[in-house]
Amino acid sequence: MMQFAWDNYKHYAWGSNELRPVSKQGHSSNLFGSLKGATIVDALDTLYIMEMYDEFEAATEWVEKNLDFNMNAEISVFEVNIRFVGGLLSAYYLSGKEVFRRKAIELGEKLLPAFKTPTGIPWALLNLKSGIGRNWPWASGGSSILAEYGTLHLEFMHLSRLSGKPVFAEKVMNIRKVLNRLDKPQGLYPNYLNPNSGQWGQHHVSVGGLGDSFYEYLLKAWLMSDKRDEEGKKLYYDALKAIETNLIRKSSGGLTYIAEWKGGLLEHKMGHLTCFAGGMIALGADGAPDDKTGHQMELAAEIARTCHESYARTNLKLGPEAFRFDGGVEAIATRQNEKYFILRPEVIETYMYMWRFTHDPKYRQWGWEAVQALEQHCRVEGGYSGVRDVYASSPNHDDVQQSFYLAETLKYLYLLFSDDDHLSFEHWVFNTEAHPLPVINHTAVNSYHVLF
Ligand code: DMJ
Repeated sequence: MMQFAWDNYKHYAWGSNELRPVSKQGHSSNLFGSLKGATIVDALDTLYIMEMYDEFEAATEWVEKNLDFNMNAEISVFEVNIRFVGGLLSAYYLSGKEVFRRKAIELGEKLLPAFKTPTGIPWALLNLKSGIGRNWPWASGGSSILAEYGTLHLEFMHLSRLSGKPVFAEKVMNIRKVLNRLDKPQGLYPNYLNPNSGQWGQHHVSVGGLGDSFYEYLLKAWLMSDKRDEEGKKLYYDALKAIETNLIRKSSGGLTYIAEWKGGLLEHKMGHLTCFAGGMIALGADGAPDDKTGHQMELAAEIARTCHESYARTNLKLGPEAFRFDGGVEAIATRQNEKYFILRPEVIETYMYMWRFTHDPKYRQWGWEAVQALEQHCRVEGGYSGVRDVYASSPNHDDVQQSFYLAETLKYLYLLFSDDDHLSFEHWVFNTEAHPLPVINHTAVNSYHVLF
């Protein structure tokens, strides 16, 4: 599958951010501005892990010769961090090639002006040339987004380690400081925070879009620090407790789901994005304070089951973007604009974590069902495409092969069917785009251990 996705990208869209597999041409979204080669950088480590070394060499050569950040381009700080910085860092740690270290640091430095706000909470969007930042015009009262400013930590800690410059670590540690000073409604973190006033925007809380990877990075910051970042640990388990109390519910049909919270009222909807939480909760279950009964692992398994149901209850056996638990339905999308599937990884990601922790064969079986559905409905002549309605009797393709399909979906599938010591959790932590970063142990950290 990786060979097919890659070969088609290379053939029809080489150097573009993504591939349009039906019309067989390049594609770019505004997330990357005029940056180029998102699929190449996102796929580097997957190629390496799958031992596709010729392809990895071609990708490396492209990075050496063409990956350029000196442009008048407005980019999403979050997307560029998780895909480009994360991708380059992983490629460096896996291959040892200096070019990736150099480019990661160069790009990290380009992102620093985003933090020039009164609070140090970064802007969502940044012009790489002028260093001028702003927020998404649609975000509540000019706010920055929790899942965006809260998903820089892992990469920035590694940038400090690799560059010898503490500035990266200082920027992300300051984000925690700002958050620590704020009151949290019911212990929850609203998705919107104003970078000028340092006050919350609308009280919307989500473990899916706009919130998701903030929680993931609290846990992984602790794990990546070789369990020395006690603050990260406490923030994660406290946040999870508040989520359990306020957001997690069981449907009358017995399916556990994570709802969204809007000013104290629940919306009984769960996003495909939220399905990553099964894997996250499983990953954290072992270190959980006061969890003698193994309750967190059970919760993770229930979320995995719910997300599997969201796939099983469709015609194409692929999951919708969001599914609901109200109006007489369970784990089914009811709105037309929530019925699409864009090759997202979260459900397979959770199967992979659950497989590693339980070795229950059902997770491989569920992963295999997803492979078959992808082959049957998403594979087209020129690559893999998302579909517009998973309840339709035949697929209507959206003509985009997302870069995260190669970075995450295919990598997690590969790891689901690999041995546990292939990128073991003991030594590696995956960033939110599935780019593995090494755990920083005490001896390796040297003088930077103070940053953790
Ligand atoms: C990816 O870019 C990352 O997984 C991110 O955390 C959420 N969205 C996409 C995949 O769905």
